[in-house]
Amino acid sequence: MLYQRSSALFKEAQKYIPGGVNSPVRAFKSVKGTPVFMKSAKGAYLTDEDGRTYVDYINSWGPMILGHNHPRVVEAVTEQLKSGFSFGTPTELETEIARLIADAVPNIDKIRMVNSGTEACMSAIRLARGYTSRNKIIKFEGCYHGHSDSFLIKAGSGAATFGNPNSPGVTAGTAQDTLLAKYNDLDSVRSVFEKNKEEIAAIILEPIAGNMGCVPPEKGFLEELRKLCDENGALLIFDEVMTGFRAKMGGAQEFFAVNADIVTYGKVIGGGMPVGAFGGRNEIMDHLSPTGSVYQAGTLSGNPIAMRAGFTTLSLLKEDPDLFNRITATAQLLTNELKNIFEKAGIQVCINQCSSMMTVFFGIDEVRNFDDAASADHELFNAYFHFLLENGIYLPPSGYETWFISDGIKKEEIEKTLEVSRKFVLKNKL
Ligand code: HOZ
Repeated sequence: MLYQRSSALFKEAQKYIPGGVNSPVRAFKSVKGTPVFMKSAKGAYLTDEDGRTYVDYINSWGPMILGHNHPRVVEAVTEQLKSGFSFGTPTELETEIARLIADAVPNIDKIRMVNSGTEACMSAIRLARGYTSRNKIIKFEGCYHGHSDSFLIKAGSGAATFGNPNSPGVTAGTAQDTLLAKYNDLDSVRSVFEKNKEEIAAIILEPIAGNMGCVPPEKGFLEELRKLCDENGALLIFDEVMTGFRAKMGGAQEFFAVNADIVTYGKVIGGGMPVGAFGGRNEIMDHLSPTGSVYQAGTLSGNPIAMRAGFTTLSLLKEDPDLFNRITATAQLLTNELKNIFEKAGIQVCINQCSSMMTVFFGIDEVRNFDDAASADHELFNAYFHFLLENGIYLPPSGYETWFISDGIKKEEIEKTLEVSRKFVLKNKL
């Protein structure tokens, strides 16, 4: 049996952890399988508890841009451990990483560290509400901004995968302040502004959506959102949990040349450690406590180990600006070659790719929003997922997620992925 130890571990985990996992997508429910328990990782590869290795296209859902266990990050974290790993006091390191981010990213003068992307987005909308003295926010169907109450309304990622885009437990009072629009549909945004004049504090979105699978913004979409926010006195929040320090050093703002008012970050800036952050111009960020009155706090925020891992990862990215082109080229190559394989076999497919993010949607020609993503052939994706897994390739276990390319993935790993995909097509005589 291929996954003997993983199966046993999952059985045991289910006794003590709801669903056996600490984050629902990991349970493999969407792909109707048993999760593979990982033991270690290096470069482009994951190794499971049964000793099998996989080319990793999740990369911890984005952050392992350099590949797993980069020696300089390992060395820096090991060194930091010797000096202590949680003080609950300010450290010089926090200023160093804040300076690095402020220097690299447009429109960020100040940045506040938190512990996850959920915390970052939850705090960003509180700040936007405090700054504008308005209550409502606009979010897009299929975008996922973590699991705080305001965002579990038509949410993507696991919420969409498991058919609970509106979670029980979110009160009607909270839900009524979250207004929905359709991704890549400006009329839907205009209509929300029209009906809620001077009530909207902010639009929040993933500038490259990654939680309904990868869905890039169409030309002019982000630019027009910027204009609509300016015309209506609302802030534009870019949730760059996935795109920050992945699309470009300056994130989606630099990639698309569109300015945001608040930017949120997650896992990437911790180099894989539990970190999130949100930043913006002084006039906005100074509304935060203790300078201003919008409250936000956390004992583990700015934790020295997490900051050391993040600072070293971001420094390595800064030293090697060509890395963003390399990983984008890898994603393009994989996209083009996979398209060839599927199209030659007569399989209808749409592969969305933007920077180093991509998703294969079967059974559909175009995916521009959540409805399109939902109409893709998820059964065929599941079959593809399992075939690749059995052959040493680890994709996200849901057709509503994004594949992330790391710099560890080279020609050899791409060739293996293509070869296994060809076998999949042949085996299923598609
Ligand atoms: N929300 C993450 C993907 N979009 C999944 C996180 C996890 O399961 O670790």
